[in-house]
Amino acid sequence: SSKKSDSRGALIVLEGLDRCGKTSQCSKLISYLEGSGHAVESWRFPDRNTGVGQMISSYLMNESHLDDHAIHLLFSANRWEKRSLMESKLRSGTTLIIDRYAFSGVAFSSAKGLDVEWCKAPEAGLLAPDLVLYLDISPEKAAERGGYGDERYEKLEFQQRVAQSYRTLYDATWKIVDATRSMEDVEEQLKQIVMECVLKCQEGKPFTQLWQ
Ligand code: FDM
Repeated sequence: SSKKSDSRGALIVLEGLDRCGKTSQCSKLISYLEGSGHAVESWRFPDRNTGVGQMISSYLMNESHLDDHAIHLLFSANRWEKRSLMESKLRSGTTLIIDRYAFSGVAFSSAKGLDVEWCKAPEAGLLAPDLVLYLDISPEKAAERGGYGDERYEKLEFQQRVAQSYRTLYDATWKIVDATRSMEDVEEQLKQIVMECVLKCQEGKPFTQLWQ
């Protein structure tokens, strides 16, 4: 049927502050979806494996210095270089669970004082996620969880500004999940929301694009 040919994978994004538990929850979702017979891949941004990704990685490790605008555009370019692969994966029926996306791009750069609209502009035209899951935790509580690493943004004062920026990006389509609950509780909640989205995309939900 025509319905079947529009069937596709879901683009699902997890966002949140450092140490909110995103990365662990991404891998739990992957096992869950694989276990229920769905084609699924785990992605993350920045993707440090590309040429652009290596520049980003050395910046994050404080091995290089870049103007705030320049690094913002590199993060965005890193998504653009994956855009066509992303679309073909989704069209072929593979669901993508992505650890950070354009929302991190805007939240982190605008936390440095860059204009929000300027930050959004290079992201316009990327595929819009079918679902954004925000793992909500205060920067103070996140900091208590075993401390931050040594990377550039892993400092409480900066994370507080990022939390503020994320708040200005929320819209009604985001699912805000209380990330201070137990790992198991969070996992259960995410599974339900994610499965609903995967099934909707399987029925042939049209693609939309970010910020246009
Ligand atoms: N980050 C991530 C950005 O500043 N902009 C972006 O577009 C993205 C995707 O990079 F501090 C920041 C967020 C985080 C850092 O992320 C590296 P991981 O999740 O720790 O690899």
